Amino acid sequence: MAETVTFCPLCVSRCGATATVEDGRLLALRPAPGHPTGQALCVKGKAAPEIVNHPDRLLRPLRRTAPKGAPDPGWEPIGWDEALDTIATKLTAIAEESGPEAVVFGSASPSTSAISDSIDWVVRLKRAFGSPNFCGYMELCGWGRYMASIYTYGEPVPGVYLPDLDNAGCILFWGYNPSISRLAHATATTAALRRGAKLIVVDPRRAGLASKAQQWLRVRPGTDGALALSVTHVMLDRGWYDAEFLRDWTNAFDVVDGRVVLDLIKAECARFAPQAAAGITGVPAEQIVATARLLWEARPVAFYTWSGLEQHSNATQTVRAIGQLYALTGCIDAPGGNVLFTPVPTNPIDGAELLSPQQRAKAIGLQDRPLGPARFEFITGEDLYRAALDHVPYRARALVNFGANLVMGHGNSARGRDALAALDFFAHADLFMSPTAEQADIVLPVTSAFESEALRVGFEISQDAQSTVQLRTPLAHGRGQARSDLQIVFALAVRLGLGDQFFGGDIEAAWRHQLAPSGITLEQLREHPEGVRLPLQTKHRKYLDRGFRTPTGKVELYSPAFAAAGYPPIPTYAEPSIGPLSRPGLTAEFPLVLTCAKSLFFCESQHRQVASLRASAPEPQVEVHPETAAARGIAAGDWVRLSTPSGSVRARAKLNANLAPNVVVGQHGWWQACPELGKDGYPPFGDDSANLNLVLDQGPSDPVSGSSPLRASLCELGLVLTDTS
Ligand SMILES: Nc1nc2c(c(=O)[nH]1)N[C@H]1C(S)=C(S)[C@@H](COP(=O)(O)OP(=O)(O)OC[C@H]3O[C@@H](n4cnc5c(=O)[nH]c(N)nc54)[C@H](O)[C@@H]3O)O[C@H]1N2
Ligand SMILES: Nc1nc2c(c(=O)[nH]1)N[C@H]1C(S)=C(S)[C@@H](COP(=O)(O)OP(=O)(O)OC[C@H]3O[C@@H](n4cnc5c(=O)[nH]c(N)nc54)[C@H](O)[C@@H]3O)O[C@H]1N2
Ligand code: SF4
Ligand SMILES: [Mo]
Repeated sequence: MAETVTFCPLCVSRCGATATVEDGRLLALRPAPGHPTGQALCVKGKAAPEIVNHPDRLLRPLRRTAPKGAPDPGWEPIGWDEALDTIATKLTAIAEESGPEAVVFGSASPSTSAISDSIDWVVRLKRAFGSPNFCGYMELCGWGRYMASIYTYGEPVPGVYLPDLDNAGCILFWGYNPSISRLAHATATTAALRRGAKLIVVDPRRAGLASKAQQWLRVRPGTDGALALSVTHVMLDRGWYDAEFLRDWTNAFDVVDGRVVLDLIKAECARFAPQAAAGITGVPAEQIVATARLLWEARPVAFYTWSGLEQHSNATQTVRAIGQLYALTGCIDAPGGNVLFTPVPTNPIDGAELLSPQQRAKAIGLQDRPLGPARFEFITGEDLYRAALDHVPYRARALVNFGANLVMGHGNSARGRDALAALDFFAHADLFMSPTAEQADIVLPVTSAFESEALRVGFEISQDAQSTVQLRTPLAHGRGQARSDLQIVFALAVRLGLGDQFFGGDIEAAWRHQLAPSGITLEQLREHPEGVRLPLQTKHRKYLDRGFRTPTGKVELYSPAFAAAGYPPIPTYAEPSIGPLSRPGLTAEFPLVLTCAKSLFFCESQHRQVASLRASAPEPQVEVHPETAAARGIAAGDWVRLSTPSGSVRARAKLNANLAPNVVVGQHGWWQACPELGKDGYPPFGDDSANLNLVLDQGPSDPVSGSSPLRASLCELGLVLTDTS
């Protein structure tokens, strides 16, 4: 038996871990307290050996022999050479006939899978191939944190300018529950609270750290923008803002069409004074004032926003409103605010230089939403489906997909299935079969993270973490013929004639190139499996020297880019596209507001097959207020039918008295069986389904980003009289 320090890459937390291994088998993972993200491990990390050894793992490349739509794809095992040659031949032919843009690349989110090991190289492959189209949930998972905030700050805040939790006076988590979704962040927050930092949580549920917060704001799903404008109103009204920062480093005092921007902002925010905002958001007026006061008095403020603010039809404006609110604190890039932890210097590898501007301009969705994800080469789920099914703006003919369970992850699951079936060619790499992989022509078996080697540069959440480089060594022998995503990317690149851009297919040569500017060598990393830490320092207030990275060099509260594209240039609020106020005609039949949240026990649509995890959460659940449940004859644990205007799915009721009575919270991602526990799967489509995204639509979406309204829609719950479990 041997022990080695490693890290768990199963989710965004990337927790440092100590692995016990014996004879090429991974026996256990436990925390590695010396590692900057190693304070704790969650149940999923502890289940790593079960994931590695699961009987359902894909072990050989497979080729479909039955037509799409047939009940059984007729999978036939083939060799790697045949699989990779077939893929390369198909992609080359399609690129020649229709241009490389007809081939869409995709991957699972790096926040929910070990694709974070290789995603930059997948993106490089896509660019070297010449396609501007990457389908990877940007509109559902990263838009608000990253791209949308660029229009305010010039750089992603809070996605890249992360909260300096060690020094913050006040921490603001808005639609973010790290206790479940990013353990290392939760641990650091708990430490901050212990030393006296204040906490504000905005969430329809009193989840995770909300119970320790000075202010928990129980917002109606999708109305966060109104809340942000209201808090901003109070801060401006009471003078609780950094006037100097506003004057020197934002465009608040620019004059547009004869009016000072700040006056425009004040007028817009005044529409959401606390009494009015309370009516919209459900947050009491006094609490809005108290929150504004706390933000001002407990500075410096550090904040993070995530899924609760993505997946909305008004996501972009909400994030802009919060960016504006944050600008008032003057804490950006200040100690204890949101800062850029200095990264380890490396050579960029994502191949931005490999894609021509002409190809970039062909990104699907760019014409409809010129400032949206397509501008950054990301296409939305609906964009992919439309291009595949309706050939708009042109036909998407092929998909090369590393993991992404698109059918489960996007709304309109049935449309997703049909879109994938309409492709001429679909290659999918995964550890397990999925409703998405079922539609592929070729399925490639991928090693689990614990069987593959990977280079991690920076663990993000603190300067220490971001200064750490670690080479994760394989902890278990690979199963079957599975290969790592990296091996697949490099081998495919060579077969596509792109070997020159991929170091002749040599992964180590690629890593050496990547690491060169850091001075760290692979030999050093192999000798130090716990990682190598550089003595980097955070630089604060870099804007004093070089301005902000916006076109005007200032924080753009007024966005000239938005104005030019015909969007409201100062942050504003619109009701969610499917809600009680925007669609009053629906409320008689669907009186409840529906949102969702992640589960501690699973990542997104994965892990239901893992017995130790499934045992703790055996069935899909929907949280509902006890009075709302009682009015429908529903008791705790009952099977209920959750109906939306698009259909219905089932789930088990969990009573939660902390919810607003008209709000229910579902879970997405339920399809998998767990034979070991005798648990059947749930069909991804049809009457017996438990797939929330089967009955959620991708529209009407956010006009700037195309983000789908998965987190604010309308539904009704009804008791299922017979137990269908
Ligand atoms: N209603 C609703 N829908 C949502 C969400 C929601 O909260 N509510 N969340 C959205 C968000 S934030 C996201 S990011 C998406 C997530 O959607 P996805 O990114 O598709 O994530 P998962 O559903 O976890 O599926 C990941 C797939 O990748 C495979 N996989 C895991 N590890 C690896 C690996 O190392 N390599 C390869 N090649 N494959 C791997 C898994 O087996 C699985 O098939 O879903 C979105 N959809
Ligand atoms: N255990 C686990 N960890 C994960 C994942 C997982 O599936 N499981 N997924 C990974 C991925 S891909 C992502 S994107 C991250 C996401 O990480 P988080 O953003 O923390 O994930 P969620 O729990 O979906 O959403 C956060 C909170 O938003 C609240 N919320 C819902 N609707 C609204 C709303 O309209 N407004 C506000 N203010 N709040 C709302 C929910 O109640 C929830 O508590 O987690 C990553 N880590
Ligand atoms: S939170 Fe859990 S799944 Fe995520 S990296 Fe840490 S141990 Fe792994
Ligand atoms: Mo995500």
